[in-house]
Amino acid sequence: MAGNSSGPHGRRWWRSPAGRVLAGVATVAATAAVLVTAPGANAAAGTLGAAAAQSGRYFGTAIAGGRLGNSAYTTIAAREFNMVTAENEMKPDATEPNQNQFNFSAGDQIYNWAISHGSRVRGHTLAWHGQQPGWMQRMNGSALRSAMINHIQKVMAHYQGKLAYWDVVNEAFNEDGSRRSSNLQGTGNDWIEVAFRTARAAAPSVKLCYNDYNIDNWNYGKTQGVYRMIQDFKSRGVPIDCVGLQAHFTGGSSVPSNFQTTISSFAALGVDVALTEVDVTNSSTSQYTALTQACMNVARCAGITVWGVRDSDSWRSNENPLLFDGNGNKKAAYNSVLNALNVGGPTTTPTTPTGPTTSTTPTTPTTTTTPGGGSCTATLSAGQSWSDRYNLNVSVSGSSTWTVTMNVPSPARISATWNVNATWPSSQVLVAKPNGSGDNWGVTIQHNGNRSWPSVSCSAS
Ligand code: 9MR
Repeated sequence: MAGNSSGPHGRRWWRSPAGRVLAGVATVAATAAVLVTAPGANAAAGTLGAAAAQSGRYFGTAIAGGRLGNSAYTTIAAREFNMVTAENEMKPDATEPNQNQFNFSAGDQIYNWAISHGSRVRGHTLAWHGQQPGWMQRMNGSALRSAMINHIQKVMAHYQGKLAYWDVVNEAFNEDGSRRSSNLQGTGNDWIEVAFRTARAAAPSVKLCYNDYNIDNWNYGKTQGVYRMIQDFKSRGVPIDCVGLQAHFTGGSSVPSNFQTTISSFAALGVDVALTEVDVTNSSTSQYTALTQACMNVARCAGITVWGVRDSDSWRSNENPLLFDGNGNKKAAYNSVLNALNVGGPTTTPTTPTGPTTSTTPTTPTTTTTPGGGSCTATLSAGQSWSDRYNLNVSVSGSSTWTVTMNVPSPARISATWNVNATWPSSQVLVAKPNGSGDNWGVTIQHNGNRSWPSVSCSAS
């Protein structure tokens, strides 16, 4: 859909009520935001991801699987971003093309690319009226309700322990704050909470988000409708961890002056907030600055994702809305965003980004001699670290047919691996075998407050 000038579902945004309302009230808060410099903020970082990481945030992009063969594209994406959303490849039409027959090849390709470049991954999306496979579009009532539950369970099981966030439900509201009519809505008004409860039961540790567009202006009906739903979910214990503001400031919309109020109001409900699909008509530097500052100023604003790498990759490429031009050059808006990220803001988590604790002795590498005579040794070393997680590098010597078992102390959990064939008996246990990439591989561990190193054992066969 690159180059298309209509809304996500064919709606022409500048003719929508939202477009008119936003155009009427939009003023960019470039000078209004009050910036708080993080104590001990690092020297200016040179990439978006590194700059965001200084305050515990991430900076992400949508990745299109079809472009992963383009080295100009992947060079920028690998360098600049530390969160990835599959632009289309984890949506229901991609993952369940026939009922109960799942296909994760395109989603896995993006996931594997992301983690092999030190990035985390947002899952997008599980329950949505859009991009449903044909069989689901034709379904309704209790059959559709069951199919939705099955879809959530199976897709989340596949990505168990691997993703940082899931957009569980996408775009379920009308512009006036009422529920959008759809086949899913037709299964009963409780479909959204059923989706979230199903998601929590399927994968207890991934963050579960509601995601929507045109919920940027605090005074707008749709914003209020979503706010009331999250407030209600929180009051009744329906599991929800985050809200994604898509923040498509294209198609006639622009950053409203009360954008930070919207972010902080959602955050005050006890959910993380993220800007999940950012693009801005002609990459207005003042608007990119304003939206970045608004996120930086709210502690629970966890990160920003732009909806593509270069203008030519955008679903609205005719509006040149991204941070890199079609030749891969940084645009002025890139520098605006980088500067705003480097100024800092309240950190999103109280932990210090020091990585695995140094007071705990690293696990002694284990050598196991098997009856067959082979032996192997797995050695751990610290890799990059962030406020909430750290990487460990694993080097295996000895037998080339090794199996390494890693146990992570609870409540830490393994969130990603690279260069290895991994299975996940649980979030705390990883069983790794060679995948043809050699004997050096790695894991990302979400420490959840416990920074003790994992234990490893190696067996040869
Ligand atoms: O960018 C996506 C585009 O490639 C697809 O054709 C389109 C089809 O629905 O979806 C686009 O991504 C949408 C996202 O999944 C949800 N919010 C609106 C995005 C732009 O339409």
